[in-house]
Amino acid sequence: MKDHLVIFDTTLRDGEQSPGASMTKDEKLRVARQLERMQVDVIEAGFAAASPGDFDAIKSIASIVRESTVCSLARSNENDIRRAGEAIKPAVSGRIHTFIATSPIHMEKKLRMTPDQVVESAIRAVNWAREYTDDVEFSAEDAVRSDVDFLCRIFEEVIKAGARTINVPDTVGYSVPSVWGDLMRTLIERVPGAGQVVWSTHCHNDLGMAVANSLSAVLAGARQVECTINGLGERAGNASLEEVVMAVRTRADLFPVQTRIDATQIVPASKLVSQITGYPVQPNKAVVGANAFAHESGIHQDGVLKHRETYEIMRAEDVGWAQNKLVLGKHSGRNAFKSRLAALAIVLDSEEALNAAFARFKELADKKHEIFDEDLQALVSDEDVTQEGEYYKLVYSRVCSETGETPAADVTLNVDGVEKKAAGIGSGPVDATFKAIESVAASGAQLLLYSVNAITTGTDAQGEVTVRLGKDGRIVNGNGADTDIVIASAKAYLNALNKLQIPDRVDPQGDV
Ligand SMILES: [Mn+2]
Repeated sequence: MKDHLVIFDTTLRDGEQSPGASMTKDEKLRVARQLERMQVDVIEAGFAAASPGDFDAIKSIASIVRESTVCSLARSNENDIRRAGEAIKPAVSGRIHTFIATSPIHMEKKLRMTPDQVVESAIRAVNWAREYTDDVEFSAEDAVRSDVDFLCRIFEEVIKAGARTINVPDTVGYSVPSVWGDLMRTLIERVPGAGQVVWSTHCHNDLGMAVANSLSAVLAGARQVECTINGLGERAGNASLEEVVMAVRTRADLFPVQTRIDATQIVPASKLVSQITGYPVQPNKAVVGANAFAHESGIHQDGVLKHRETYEIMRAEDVGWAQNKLVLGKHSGRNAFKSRLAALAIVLDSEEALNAAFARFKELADKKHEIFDEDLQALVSDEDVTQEGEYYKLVYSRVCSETGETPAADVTLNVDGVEKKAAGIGSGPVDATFKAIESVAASGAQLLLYSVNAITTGTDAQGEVTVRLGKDGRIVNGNGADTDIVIASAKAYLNALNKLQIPDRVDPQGDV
């Protein structure tokens, strides 16, 4: 009998800390439902003390998720822990994840505390957390650059105080697999009470070794891996959930553990997170990239046709590929539409929302005959956006694109209830449209990223556009989808401008 490997997903917390990846409450709920459906063990839903919005999102997730533990991050101060405790209260199974930095550089320069004070603070934090739940996780931030003797000391104390999971993070992505495995083995051997807790690891990908380091820790005895969908996260990101899960499963001959993940939900989860955050997945990304199962060379193609396992170590359908099949068309009725949404774990909270989404579906089906799951996700994303009561709305847009002529655009915007017309010229139709919009909005924001991806195959596919804007040190991503990529671009630009209108959350100033 293999040990259970706990999959702790932090897409909604660490993943959300990627520039511009912040999600609305509704978006977080959609991701949380998908994570639950994929059967992740623990969903880290956010950082309750970071903002009232984070608190609300965690509380809502705790209220609807039944099959996964719902967790909030908290620094080791009393306010953070009480906020986390309140936020997870509705959960069937709730966890508080508290952390404090243990490396000399962090203790001296950031916390300005002595090692003794840090140990005291950690013990107090675990005690407060235990007032709310028995399921308390403790992380030693920047463990990778901490002294091993000090780690042993603080872990022994928090285990005595009642922490059940001990997380060893490589906060800065500095380790390599052999060293990281050795550290985990040493800690488990040396810390008194090590056998009573689950050992966990949380690795960043700054040197491209987050997954390798995590797996090395598993071989050394870790039984929880903290990871994110598509490896989203601070800087170069976290260990990818899909890679960790499939490595353990594909190399069952090497790993003495198994997860309870339903791998067929991996690709849908990847697409959902990519769509919501506006972070495209690179085509050659392991497991979830568009080319992950594509065989280009003739020899490979020939081999796979004769016997799949000549060049494939996993089956595409096992991770949820090959679901790109026709699901709905223009003659599909409201019930078919509704049941397909249910199959995708999309819950619309009112009849009006369902009616509005169905109306959009009919519009889309007129333009595009085959409607795929990805189209439905994009449609619901669009619907979420419009429900938020936008400051800027697109009323009308027209572009002229002609060889030998300067591209020109006319737009009509609804700006907080008032219609405004504008025109612009540019180096292409999208540039001209953005200039027309900017002539009304005058946001002064800097365009940091513009990308278009086809949601499905075929030239009638919807284009999914991400626009990243930066202003006064803030970064937001706007998304838009349409069969017309100029309109999709205008929607994405306006979505980003609308996000800039919403006051920013407080920087949580912490991470593990
Ligand atoms: Mn992290």
